[in-house]
Amino acid sequence: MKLYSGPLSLFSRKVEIALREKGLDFERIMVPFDQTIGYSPKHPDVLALNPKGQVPVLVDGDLALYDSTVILEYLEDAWPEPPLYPRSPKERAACRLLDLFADEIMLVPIRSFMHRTGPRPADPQKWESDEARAGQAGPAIEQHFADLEGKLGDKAFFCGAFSAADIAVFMAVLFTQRLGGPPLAGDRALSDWYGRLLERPAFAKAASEIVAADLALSAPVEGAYGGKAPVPTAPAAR
Ligand SMILES: N[C@@H](CCC(=O)N[C@@H](CS)C(=O)NCC(=O)O)C(=O)O
Repeated sequence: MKLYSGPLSLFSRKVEIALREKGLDFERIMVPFDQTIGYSPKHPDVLALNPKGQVPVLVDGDLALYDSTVILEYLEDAWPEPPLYPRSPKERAACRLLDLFADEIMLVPIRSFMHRTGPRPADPQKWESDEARAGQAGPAIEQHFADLEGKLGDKAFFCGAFSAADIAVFMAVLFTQRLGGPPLAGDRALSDWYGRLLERPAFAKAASEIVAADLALSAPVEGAYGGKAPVPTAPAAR
């Protein structure tokens, strides 16, 4: 299989983690990314395979898929073991909803921190207004953390056993930390869960490659990861 991925693409890293958790071999093609021009010019294969022109794109023989959640569901159908989703329909649906919650609901306030990794605007007022928006996003993230803390309770993983929901929520939490968003400090269960996932090789690799990619590509963010990188830095991925 071939995966078109991006060094700082939350959604591509979701897929990388899923592939590695399932023990599947894949060739990774890192598309170029730059904090000033983003993904342009876009990789021609990505443009040809995804009408949205976005990564991740997974190619398995004659099948080309885009959208991280669709890709995860394909991986589960094609390689059911080890599972990434619960078996019972209700638990499975709840797990899918949590994946959607992380990807679509948590991403909204997370986007308000993203200017921090880009070049400083020449106009200081632009930076101040971006920071004011980030300040407003903080309480929304804290509320999401508190809700997740409640959902997790004393479980080791969100859906009982390890699942796609853990991958998606992990990426949302990691991105808030790398972008200097609210810390996990007050949310004990969530913080322990996050630490446990970081011990899994697939998660540690994604996290350390993101740290390396930020060092190579991004402006330093004040307060990122509460001042210390989550795992030793891997070489920047190509
Ligand atoms: N819903 C999609 C979102 C994919 C997405 O937003 N990809 C970003 C990188 S994280 C991208 O390629 N952005 C470039 C663009 O939108 O032009 C998924 O889950 O894969």
